[in-house]
Amino acid sequence: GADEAQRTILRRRRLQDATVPPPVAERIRDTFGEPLTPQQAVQRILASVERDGDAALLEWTALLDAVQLRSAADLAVGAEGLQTALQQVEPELAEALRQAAYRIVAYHRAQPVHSWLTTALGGQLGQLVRPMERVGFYVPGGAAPLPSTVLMSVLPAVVAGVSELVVVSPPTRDTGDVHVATLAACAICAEVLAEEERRRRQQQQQQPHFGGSSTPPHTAPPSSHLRVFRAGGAQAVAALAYGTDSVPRVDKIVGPGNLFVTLAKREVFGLCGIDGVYGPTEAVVVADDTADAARVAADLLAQAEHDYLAVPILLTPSSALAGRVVHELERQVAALEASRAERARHSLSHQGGVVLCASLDECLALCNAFATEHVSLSVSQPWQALGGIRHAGGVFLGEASCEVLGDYVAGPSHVMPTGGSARYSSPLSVLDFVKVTSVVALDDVTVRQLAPAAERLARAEGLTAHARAAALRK
Ligand code: HSO
Ligand code: ZN
Repeated sequence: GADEAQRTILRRRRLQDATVPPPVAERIRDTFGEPLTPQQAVQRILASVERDGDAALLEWTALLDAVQLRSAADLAVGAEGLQTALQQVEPELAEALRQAAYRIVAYHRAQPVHSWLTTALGGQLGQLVRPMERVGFYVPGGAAPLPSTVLMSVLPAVVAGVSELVVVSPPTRDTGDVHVATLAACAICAEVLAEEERRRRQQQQQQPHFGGSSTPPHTAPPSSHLRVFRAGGAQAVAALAYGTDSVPRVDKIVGPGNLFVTLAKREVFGLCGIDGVYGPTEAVVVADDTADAARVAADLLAQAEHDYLAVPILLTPSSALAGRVVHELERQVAALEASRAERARHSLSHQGGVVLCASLDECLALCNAFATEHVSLSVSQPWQALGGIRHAGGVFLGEASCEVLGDYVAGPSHVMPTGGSARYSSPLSVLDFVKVTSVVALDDVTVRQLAPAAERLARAEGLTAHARAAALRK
């Protein structure tokens, strides 16, 4: 019922309170010889990489990923490695990645992000928007490789004008290398990066003032490049944050990861930026009795198969639909590949499920209280329902525009706020890869008008040198 759903929402734990699954606790004890919390384990890994650089990175990779890289020279995947991967994957996969890349780039280019100046306050005041220079991207490896996450994290940064992109992803035990599809996606990002750079240089020659404003253009941007490293887990986050001989230190680390990666990002925040602290993925489907139960169930299962901790929830005011969906879930989960079915069953019965609400309004109210990552509106009037959504990472309107299309090809990044953080944060976008510099260029009349107030405020703060500097402008 809706009450129970409300309680689930309140139960949602903060990361540091998360109960550690027994196998993880055991693994930590084996690795460190004592029962540390995940946070303590992460702190040890970070400290060792800060101290010993590449050597520590190689050691942790051997210990935690069970991959023995021969030397620090093996940490980097060369440009040829990326090209080879692109040739190795099925042509249809390469084509699908290209199609996705094209749409992700086009979508992010449509976002207006520009510097501005106003003359309304005397002289010129404004904001200079500049891309970050060097950004690190964490791409999960593990059981399921996520080439789509490469595109969804890297391409918004490429569009923003980031010139140095550093991708890290754990090598897998079977090949000793980063998953080939992940590398192929990196190869495509490198192509897009080269293309963007060409475009930008061309534009600069044509129009010295970008954005149609009088803001100065970028001074010649450094030539851009994308590098990939065979490293994962907290150790890879450490390498990006502190820098090692092989891995360059970055300005910001973005991308989703497991508990250890997430804790590591949180630890290094401040030293560098991070995009967010992501927890398990979540999807709420709001459906009325016009919805197709088979599709609703399919969408819930697509969410549920991600993770034992994934959150797939149906909110509906229709008991008839609820019944049909429960039936469909049972039928469809049986058809899934075994390991996927196991995760799906677990997440549906522990974090997710079907919730019968009194009305569509109650569905939307619960949805807002949850501030969920994905919201699907499988209702007869989705645009009207959209008006009731106040917090969500992404909203998918109508039964056809399902989340899975958003996961791969629609255009917006699938890296979205989880754990209720949609109340204050947004999906990964161009805005995550730029920063603002305030510009102050007052004219003489305004300066003389303002100096006395500045002087007065300085005296009130007891800052006499400030007061003198202001008085000299009177
Ligand atoms: N639904 C995931 C993204 C994803 N799905 C990647 C498939 N691959 C979190 O938004
Ligand atoms: Zn997904």
